[in-house]
Amino acid sequence: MSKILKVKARQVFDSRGNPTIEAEVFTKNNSASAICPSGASTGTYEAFEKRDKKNKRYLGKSVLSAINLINSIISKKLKGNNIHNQEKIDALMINLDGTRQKTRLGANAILSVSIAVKKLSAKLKKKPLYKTFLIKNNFKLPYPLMNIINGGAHANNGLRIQEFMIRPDRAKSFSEAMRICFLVIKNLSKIIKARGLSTSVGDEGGFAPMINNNNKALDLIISAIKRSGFINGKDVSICLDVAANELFKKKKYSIHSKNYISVEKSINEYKKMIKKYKIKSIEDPFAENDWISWNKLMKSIKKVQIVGDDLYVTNLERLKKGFLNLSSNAILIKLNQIGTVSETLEVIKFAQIIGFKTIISHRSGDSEDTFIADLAVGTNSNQIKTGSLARSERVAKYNQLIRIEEDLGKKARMNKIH
Ligand code: 2PG
Ligand code: MG
Repeated sequence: MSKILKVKARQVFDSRGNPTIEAEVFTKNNSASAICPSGASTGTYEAFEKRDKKNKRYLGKSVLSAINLINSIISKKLKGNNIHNQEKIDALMINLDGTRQKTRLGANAILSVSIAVKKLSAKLKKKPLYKTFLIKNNFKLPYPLMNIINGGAHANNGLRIQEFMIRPDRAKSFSEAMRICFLVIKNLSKIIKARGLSTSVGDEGGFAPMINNNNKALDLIISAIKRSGFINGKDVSICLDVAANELFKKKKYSIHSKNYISVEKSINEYKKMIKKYKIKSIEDPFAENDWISWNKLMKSIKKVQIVGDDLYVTNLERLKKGFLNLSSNAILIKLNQIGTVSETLEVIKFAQIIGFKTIISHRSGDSEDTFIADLAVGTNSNQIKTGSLARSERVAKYNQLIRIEEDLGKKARMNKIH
């Protein structure tokens, strides 16, 4: 009953309208499917995303060759395996690929199958997905990190910083966290409109007004928090994803304005910003190979969550290096940066052992697949970053967390931020 019969993949589309893979895994009477997400501001060390670069029918973006590999060699390899043996199945695909960054089969091919296997296993066990990861009881809901103003590679407004997020730190329940974010977003919308700016949204559902100054974006958010009756830095905290890979040239950074300045000066600017706006979390403050600057920042600020995304790319070796180097105190987790569910869980386990906060994340190109919501609860991850309260591919994850909270009933608890 729990033996894999076959795997079948098809080309579907992601939230940016680009082709992506949906894989469906079959046992005798059942099946489950998963859709692979795709990033825009990707790290160099991420696992490889296979696309048909030479096929101009989809402008080089189709994923048909990866799909063929799933339907032929991956399906053949997995046939007959027990669906509940996730680690073995992932290892079979990793070995079949045989490369460091999964360049032969493509991490998008491997991951979509890996997630579909995990979903089908939970389905056959008749358990909610979130109950099938690392945590067995005392489940906790993550705090949402809602990206309410989009810049960088996710919008075309010229804002240097990629993501301006809010986190409702004092919310006692997930539904309450949602209500707080809802109020701030609605007030932000009114404020943006009143200033004669556009309320159209970027790739992750946050507003993308034509302002090109970080402080102006932060001022808008502060006004929205106030107008909603909350205290910035207490009820609601501002968190950033700088995505500094995109703002790095010749050992200098253009994070705070168009001008490239030294690391020391950039750290000073960060300090001013943290103080003025009570920033509680900064993701990718420096570039992916600039380990020394990460460490300098960690040593010069206190009580701020420093998150490695492109720095770690959900890779255990890089996380270990970051731990030894004192580079950060939190890690962003993206399944498609590494390419299997098993490897992702290994990274989460290690991060939690060394005392790092784990933040489960969407990609800027995402879909209706809500797997990461269950993953966040099932791994006791403190936070989830999955866009704003706009665009169904973002909202779908939050809605799934509302369902999980309901399923837990009286036992539902929020995670710890501090
Ligand atoms: C990030 C992500 C998600 P992308 O940088 O953290 O917000 O963006 O998927 O484009 O890498
Ligand atoms: Mg990031």
